[in-house]
Amino acid sequence: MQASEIYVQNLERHLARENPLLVDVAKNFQTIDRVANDLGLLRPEQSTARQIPWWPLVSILGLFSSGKSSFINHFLGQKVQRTGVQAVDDKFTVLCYSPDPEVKTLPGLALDVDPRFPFYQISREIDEAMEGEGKRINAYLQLKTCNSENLKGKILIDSPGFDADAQRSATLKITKHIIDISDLVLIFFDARRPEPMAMRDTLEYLVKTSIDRYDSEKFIYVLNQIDVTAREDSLAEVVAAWKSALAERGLNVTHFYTIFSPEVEINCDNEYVKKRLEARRDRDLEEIHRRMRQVEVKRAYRVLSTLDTTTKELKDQAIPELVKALTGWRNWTLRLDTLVLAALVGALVFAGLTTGFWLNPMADAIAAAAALVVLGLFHWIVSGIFKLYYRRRLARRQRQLGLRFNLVRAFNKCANWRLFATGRIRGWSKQVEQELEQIVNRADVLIQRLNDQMTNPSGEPVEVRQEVPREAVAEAAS
Ligand SMILES: Nc1nc2c(ncn2[C@@H]2O[C@H](COP(=O)(O)OP(=O)(O)OP(=O)(O)O)[C@@H](O)[C@H]2O)c(=O)[nH]1
Ligand SMILES: [Mg+2]
Repeated sequence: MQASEIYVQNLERHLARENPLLVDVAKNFQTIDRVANDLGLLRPEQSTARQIPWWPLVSILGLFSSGKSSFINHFLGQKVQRTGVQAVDDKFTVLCYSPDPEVKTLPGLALDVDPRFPFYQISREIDEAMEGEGKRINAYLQLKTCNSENLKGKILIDSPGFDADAQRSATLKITKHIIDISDLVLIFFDARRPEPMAMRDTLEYLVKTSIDRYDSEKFIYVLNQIDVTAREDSLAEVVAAWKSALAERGLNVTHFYTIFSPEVEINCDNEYVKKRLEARRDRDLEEIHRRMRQVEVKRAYRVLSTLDTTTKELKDQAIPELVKALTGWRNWTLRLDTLVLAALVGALVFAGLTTGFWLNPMADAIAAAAALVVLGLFHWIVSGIFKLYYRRRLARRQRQLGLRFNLVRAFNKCANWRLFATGRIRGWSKQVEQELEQIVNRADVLIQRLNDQMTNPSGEPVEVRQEVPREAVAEAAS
């Protein structure tokens, strides 16, 4: 069994538990991988399914002791992460769902070697940032599994607090990687320490990384622990202080979500202030949770849209380019071969007629052998020249079209004697073409089913099915 098949099987098992609809999608990616592998467009260990971030990722970053882990525990409904007044987390924790009721902790290496997770081979990146640190992957990352329903179909990342002096370049490298791959980034600030002094170098780094990004809408700024503002009723001032501190560093936060832990009792006698803060927290928490849930929907649409575009890239671009080059190579070589063959036959007939060597069987055999050698040599040279030409052309086309499939590799694999003799490309047939066509149609059906699932979470039969135009899906996925 090929590595890519094992990968998809593992993936299917995971998806069956978390998002059964996507199991179907994974199967379709498996077909694409098979077709592309047969043609040589992908190496055996490569897989299109592997290039897809299957799980939506929500990361929680921010100042140390700002309540990141407490927020996660509340979201999961379980005390999975340790919390405390001292800096508690010293590494990134990747949290994912498991039906096992017991919380399991695995070392960072588990993430580094498993391509299903978005930290596959992160140790190499860490090594790039700091030589030799890649080996210490377990000091930077850990994986925890938890059976919270809220974790199904997504991955959460809890991070160590940003403590300026203790920051290492490897941690920053991982932070950048996490920000890049996340669908939603919650950045936590702490209402207990509104003074700009608290925002030291690394928080500045965090701010810098979230400025001027094309995907800036995925950042949510959270001012946590606002219960501490109750006594002096100073929420407005605290928010203003943070806003101006951030603006000084060039980040204009138009909206802060203001929350505090629902486990915390507000220490204040003023019932009015208490109620107001609680109402604000409930509204903002609900909104943050809604955004976290929405991420899942977006990701499912994005995966489906990738299925659609990958199939089309294979079917409408990569394969036609390959077939064109292979046919061109075969036809031109065949034409020139035929020409030389005709010339050789003509020359032999002419020589036979004029010299009469036909009558000598020995001379016949020598002449035929010589003709074959000339023809073979000619074929070898011409075929080689055309191969060179088409390889270059395919490499250029691959760059121009920005294809993920390796056209030159496929050409090298397919341009052989078998194709030359039969004209048939191994791995490509009407039946395979139909299979790919079916995947494109299937993507539409899956999108429809996803719509039903999202608009009808109760699972009741849906009477009216609304057509969702492709453009809307592309937009949702972008
Ligand atoms: N008053 C108040 N305390 C909170 C709130 N949320 C968390 N805490 C407390 O703040 C302390 C730090 O909380 P954590 O959740 O450990 O904070 P963290 O950001 O994960 O901290 P590190 O992992 O060390 O960076 C703990 O003692 C929590 O009990 C809140 O909303 N209000
Ligand atoms: Mg923590």
